[in-house]
Amino acid sequence: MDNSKIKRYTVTAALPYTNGPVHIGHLAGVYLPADTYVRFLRANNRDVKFICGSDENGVPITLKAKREGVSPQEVVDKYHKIIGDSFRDFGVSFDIYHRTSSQMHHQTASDFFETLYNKGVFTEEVTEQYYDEKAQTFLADRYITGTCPKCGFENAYGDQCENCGSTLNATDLINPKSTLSGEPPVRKETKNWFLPLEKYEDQLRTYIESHKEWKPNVYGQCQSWLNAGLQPRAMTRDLDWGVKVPLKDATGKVLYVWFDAPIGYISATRELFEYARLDVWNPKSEEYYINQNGVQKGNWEDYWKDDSTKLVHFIGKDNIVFHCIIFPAMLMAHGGYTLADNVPANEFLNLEGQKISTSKNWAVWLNEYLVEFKDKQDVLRYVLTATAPETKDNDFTWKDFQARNNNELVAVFGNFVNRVVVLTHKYFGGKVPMLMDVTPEDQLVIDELAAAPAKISASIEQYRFREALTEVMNVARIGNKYLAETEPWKVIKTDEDRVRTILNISLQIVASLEILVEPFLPFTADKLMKMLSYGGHQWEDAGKMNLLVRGHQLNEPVLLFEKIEDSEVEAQIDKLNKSKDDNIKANTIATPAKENIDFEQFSAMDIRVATIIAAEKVEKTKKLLKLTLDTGIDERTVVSGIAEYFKPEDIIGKQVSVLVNLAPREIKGVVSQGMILMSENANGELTFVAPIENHNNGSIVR
Ligand code: B3M
Ligand code: ZN
Repeated sequence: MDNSKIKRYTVTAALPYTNGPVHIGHLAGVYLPADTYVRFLRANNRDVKFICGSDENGVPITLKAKREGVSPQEVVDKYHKIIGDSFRDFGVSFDIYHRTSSQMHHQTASDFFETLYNKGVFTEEVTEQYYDEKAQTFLADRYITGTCPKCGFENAYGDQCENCGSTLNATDLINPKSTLSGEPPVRKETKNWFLPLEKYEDQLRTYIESHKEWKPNVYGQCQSWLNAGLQPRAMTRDLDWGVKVPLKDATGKVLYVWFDAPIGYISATRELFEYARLDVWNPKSEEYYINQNGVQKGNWEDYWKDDSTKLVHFIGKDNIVFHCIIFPAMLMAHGGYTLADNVPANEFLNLEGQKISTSKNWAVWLNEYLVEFKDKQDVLRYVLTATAPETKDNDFTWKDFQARNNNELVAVFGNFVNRVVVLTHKYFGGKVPMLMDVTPEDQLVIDELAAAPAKISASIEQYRFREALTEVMNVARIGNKYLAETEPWKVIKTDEDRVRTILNISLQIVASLEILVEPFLPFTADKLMKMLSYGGHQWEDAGKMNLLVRGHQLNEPVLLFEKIEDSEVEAQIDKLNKSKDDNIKANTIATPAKENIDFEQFSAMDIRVATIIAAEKVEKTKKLLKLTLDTGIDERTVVSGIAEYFKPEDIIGKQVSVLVNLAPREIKGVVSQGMILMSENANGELTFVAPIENHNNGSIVR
């Protein structure tokens, strides 16, 4: 969008599901880039509203409630508070942090649906859905488990198999069971309202193709959806938690969570303005985390229905289709709304080389970080922006966290600021000295400083926050280099005036750094402001040489950053590994038992103790080992898929249990006579099942 046309900005950040706390992946992917962008706009005096809130509807919430044995409302109340607190504590400066269980949201979403209904937008379709007769309820896909038709995994969900990763339909599952009653579900007809996305295909294509500037990952995903052809999508569901469908013949139905959630941006904006108008708005409101100072001017519709408003959605890559196809189609169908100018979706952040997983507790939770690294919000903000998954998935490691803190924040940024402020106190009583004669070397530094803000602005405006942060750090590097070359601590002995100039220039760099770093590290900017005793900055001032006037009194220096010790990050790595172990225990217990068999069936299996006497890899395979066993009755060959867990040389001499009467079969050209018993945990890790004390080979296991 042409900058000169923009009167105001509406910036949204994806509404987090309130079924758990938020972790570093959320922060890196969505909330930090959004907050940085908004802080930058505010520093440039732009009119911006930063909108977010809790996504409190949908199956993820009801499932969590069921697991914890509490009501859905209790779940959302609990996590709304935890998540809202984390954002506030990390300085994510929403104008409003709303929630979709609020009255305002229910009303707004319901009205939106009604408008589409009255315009005849929806098609009605009767389909067969799974129904639990005992629990008397239709079952969302996540409430059904069964055997995966693709890989045979017995605990696949109705929408996805977590073993092989396939996307499934509940009706694909073999032997489906309701997780509510444990009974097989029946098929029952139900009516739902569908949004005919295919009718908006041309309009959507025109919209998307007018935004070739979008990030390639976003643009590409949109293109492939459009090219595949859009299908009608149900906008209502048979569920008892969410926004009720406002129609007579729709009892027991709620709006599809991806219908109501993006409307959550609109209802939050309305809430922000209505509160102001009613004059009951409270800046300390625990409930809504409104950060804005003063009563809102204007009206919510300016931020949603005016062509001079630039709308930007910050989201993760799994939400692209909802924000770039479905929500725009809803807005088109409704009419009167502006469409997003950009959707700078990020890829995913991994943790120590593995995918972050809430259910496996493989994550760094923000609320826990704040307890363990008190007052170090900016360290995490820095590291997560510096490693943000902007163009590809990226990895967070605790070692890198430590290295970036120690080598960049402490050694470059903190060190520069500290030296300048300390020397000013030492030589000039903390008063900004006068700029005397400027040498050509000084001028080079002054010019470099003057050029930095425009580069940083350009990167931020193109949503390249890593690049922008690197440029900010480069300003600190310029300062450090300048000090190292001019050596004021030596020059002071011979030429005090020269030192005045060096420190004046250095202090102007520090003052600019305060402005430039604020969108990224607001807590650090705050400390800097206090240290410089200098308030209220504008982006346009950055890079100038008159930010601190001669004679201005500075406050005492404080350390901006401190070193992080090995022991601190090692403790974090241990904690991760421990939670992984605990989780494996929990998951193993949770796997339900198979169907009963009788004793005959059990005793038909001949299981013996045996010793591995030789082992070698099966050629051209990754997983297979060829083992030679002494079974007490004979010496035989068994092929076993354990090569990823055991080296041949480590297992020779081990006792194992082996099913000796399994019909022989040929595997990769080797005839395998039997099967070794292994225990496999939830992470797929293997260990042998063997007698605790050595028994003679051939002993019977029963
Ligand atoms: N709650 C999904 C998520 O957290 C969803 C985003 C809604 S944005 C309107 O990934
Ligand atoms: Zn599978």
